[in-house]
Amino acid sequence: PEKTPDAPIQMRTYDLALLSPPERAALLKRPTLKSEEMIARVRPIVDTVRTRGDAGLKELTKKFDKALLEEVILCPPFSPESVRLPEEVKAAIDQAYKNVYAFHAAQVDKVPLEVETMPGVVCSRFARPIARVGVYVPGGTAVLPSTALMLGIPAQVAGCKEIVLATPPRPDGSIVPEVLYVAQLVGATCILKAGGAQAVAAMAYGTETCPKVDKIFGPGNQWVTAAKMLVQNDTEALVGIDMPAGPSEVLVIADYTADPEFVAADLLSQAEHGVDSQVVLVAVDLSSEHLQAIEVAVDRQARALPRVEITRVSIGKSLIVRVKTVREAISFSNEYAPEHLILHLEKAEESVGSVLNAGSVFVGAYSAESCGDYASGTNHTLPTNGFARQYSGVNTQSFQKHITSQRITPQGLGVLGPVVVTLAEREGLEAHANAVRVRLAKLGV
Ligand code: HSO
Ligand code: ZN
Repeated sequence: PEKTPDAPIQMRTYDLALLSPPERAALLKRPTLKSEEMIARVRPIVDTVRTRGDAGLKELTKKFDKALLEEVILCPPFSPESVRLPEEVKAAIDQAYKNVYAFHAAQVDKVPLEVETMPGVVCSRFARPIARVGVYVPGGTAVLPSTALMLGIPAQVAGCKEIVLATPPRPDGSIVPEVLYVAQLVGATCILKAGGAQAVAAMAYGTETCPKVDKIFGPGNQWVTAAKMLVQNDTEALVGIDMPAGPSEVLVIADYTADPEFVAADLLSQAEHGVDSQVVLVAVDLSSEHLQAIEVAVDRQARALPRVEITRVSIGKSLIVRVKTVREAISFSNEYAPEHLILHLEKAEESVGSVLNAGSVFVGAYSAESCGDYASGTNHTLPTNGFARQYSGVNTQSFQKHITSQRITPQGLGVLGPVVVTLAEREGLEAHANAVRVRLAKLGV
């Protein structure tokens, strides 16, 4: 279709029952991430920072962000004018902070897990914070203080000692006040004024002024993602990452009760993120009139958006999939494994039980995804690209690791020891067997 401004802003429609298995499989596919290629492209950038530290970082920031920096690190306390914001913006950030904090604080293990597997054999597990973490807050086409909240709060709740918040500076070298305000709330140790692969490299290896971290979190463009993948595989960097991120996604399931304006608004709220946003509507036995009302609403609402040109592209690549039943819809969604799943269904709550793969679920007409994106309490850093099959979204545990321990009494060794000796002998590992035998001998067993 021609890309004139007057062309309808329209999704492509498929009837699931009429598709062959390969056609169905094609609908489930995301644009391929050319990870090998991207990793090769970010390697020189990462190497520049790894070998030349701050000087390399400053050069790259001048090149990519057009900012001439004296210092790449900014430490609190920040000057009052650098965090100056309208009162209502501060109040909104404060409320979001409170809600997200409450939900993430509730995720902390209250007591260590403890199980007595045999009499006198006590196994336990307890959490400890990851000491130094780096959180990446993208710049680019939108400023995202909400991402600073979503990554900073679980780090704070988990008790991470050092929180480095990386974000690209503006050309004048400053950081937007919204992000600085959030950095203050979450207790960030310092701000790294850098973006892209260079920011990831600085946090992975450390520079003269940027602390090295143990794990890097946060969404970002292909460069950021490729750099995270690269440093994760470098045993010298010894750094973890949250998850491989891809373009943002939503899958909306709508039945006859769905309000066309709500559905259209939800689709567009995701579509405006970027030209590569993935937007899917699964229509459950909708009449042609109902579906058309949704399409008309998408077109009309999109035209009124400041980011209409972005949505024109992303909506143009988006799908409507027609199915007969809620069951088929959920099963398609489970296969797609969307980052966000919105249920515009008469019995939305009943369907949640059948959801197997999704980053976060929005249940019923009034649960807009935007609420989860900003302020309800759940995290918005979620698995994309079908990774909801095996990854959870960022949560408090993402900033911790668990240590296990055991306490075995002489009586416990009496019952467990012979089991261990038998297994060690079976593996031909006599020293292992002996470590138990010497003790059993002392006990006279
Ligand atoms: N929907 C995005 C998060 C976000 N939305 C930030 C607005 N700001 C995550 O997929
Ligand atoms: Zn969003």
